[in-house]
Amino acid sequence: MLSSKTLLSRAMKRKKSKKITDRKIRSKAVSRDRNSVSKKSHIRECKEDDGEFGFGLKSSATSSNHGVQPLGNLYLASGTINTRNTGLGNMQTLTDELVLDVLGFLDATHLGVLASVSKSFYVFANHEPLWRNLVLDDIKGGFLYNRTWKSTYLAAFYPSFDDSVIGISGLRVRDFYSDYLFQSWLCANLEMKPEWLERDNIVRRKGISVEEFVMNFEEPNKPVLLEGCLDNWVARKKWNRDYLIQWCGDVRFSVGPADMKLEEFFLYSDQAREERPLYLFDPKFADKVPRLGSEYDVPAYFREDLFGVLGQERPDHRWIIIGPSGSGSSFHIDPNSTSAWNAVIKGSKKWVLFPPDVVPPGVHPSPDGAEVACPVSIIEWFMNFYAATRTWEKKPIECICKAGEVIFVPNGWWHLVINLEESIAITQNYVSRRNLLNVLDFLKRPNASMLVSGTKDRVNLYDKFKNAIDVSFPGTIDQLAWEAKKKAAEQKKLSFWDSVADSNAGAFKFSF
Ligand SMILES: O=C(O)CCC(=O)C(=O)O
Repeated sequence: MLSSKTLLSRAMKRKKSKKITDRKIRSKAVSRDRNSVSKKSHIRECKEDDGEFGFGLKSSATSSNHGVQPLGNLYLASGTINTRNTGLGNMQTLTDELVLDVLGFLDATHLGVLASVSKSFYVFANHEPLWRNLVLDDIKGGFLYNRTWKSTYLAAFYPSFDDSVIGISGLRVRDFYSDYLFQSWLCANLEMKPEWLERDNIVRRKGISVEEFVMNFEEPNKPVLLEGCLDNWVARKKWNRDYLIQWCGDVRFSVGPADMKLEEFFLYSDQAREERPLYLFDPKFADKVPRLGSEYDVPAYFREDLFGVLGQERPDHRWIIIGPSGSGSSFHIDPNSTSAWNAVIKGSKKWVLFPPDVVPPGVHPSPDGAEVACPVSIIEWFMNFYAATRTWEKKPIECICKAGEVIFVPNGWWHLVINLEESIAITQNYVSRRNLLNVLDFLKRPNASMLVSGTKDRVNLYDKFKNAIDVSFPGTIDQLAWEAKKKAAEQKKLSFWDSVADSNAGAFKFSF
């Protein structure tokens, strides 16, 4: 039995702190083991038990994570033993998360030894994220993913060790109950529910002029999905796995903490069934492979990019993004108060966006905005928080952005993105006259050293940027400030007018 309470508990406990402004930098993530032997029976268990939730598992659903069951099942089980506790000794009082944190200090040898101490330690010490961290820490780039993180580690350091005797599944432990471990597995294997993908309320436009874009979307700071503006991109016609591998060869791209060749990354993508799959997110791709930079053009709507005045000193502003189905970006606001565009070249992405004045459910930014706590994974957010938005007055803007489409992400908007299939995209962050003042305000904040990102010289970026704008576009800042003041005054006047006039009937209310 799964209770919504037990599912919720992990999300509430496992709030992760991340720098909002460092979103472009992917952090280490977690994964799950698989157990093909027990796969069928466990899926059946879940399907029967989860009817009320309607969760569907991926057809490629993998392990039962050594037989781990949600804690709720313990209360229906005939016996009362939880193998999790009996095998942990004095450590049983620790939460699962803490046990894993402690085990995270061990090296591979000690983790292997600990796995033989008891069934409980066997389950914990085989927790895939521990092995993933060992691989990423010890091997960095250059690993060849091999079915699981543990076997990847073993293959790299003990090539003569044949772990196929153990099998990919490992042992199945009876009577082991843990919400934390179970939900990790569930999130790695869960199919996106159709109702998570249904809402499509973004404004779509095709062939609008730059003036229309500025007036209707950039100026009012509203998202829009633009169709047909990648039609001439070479990237749209040519980019696929083979083409990229051919031209990128041995070049290594940033994949979280690792640097990987595309071939290695795709080898991983094909096998990975993780709650937070690795995501290739590289800001230097065009320096590394100039051909990639030359095979797309900035759409006309986004060509004014005032950070350009900083030349080489501008913060990171463009990324190639490649990830398997289920990879993506959890809720964040884009760095330095910039706006962005994101063009899907292959695949498709589900977007959920909240305006700057609405903090998404389950997301808890720190008062200074430097940190944000949110659920462990994107899928966990959908499981535990998405439904809440149905009854919200200010519903999020949502869409699926398909290959050939571009989304405009206005500055300050919270957004979450999940790839619905393997996707290749280009994104750029930019500053136009519409958000120049916002960006300057942001760079000038007292905690700029914590907030500013994408550059080494966080503290001086404000002075450098302002001075460079003054030189290249003299008078622009004053002009924009004057216009903003005038607009604010007009809006104030407007609201006074609204307060005295009945706008529906077009008549005075005589309330003054
Ligand atoms: O994963 C994605 O494609 C979205 C990236 C994103 O949100 C960003 O670059 O700010």
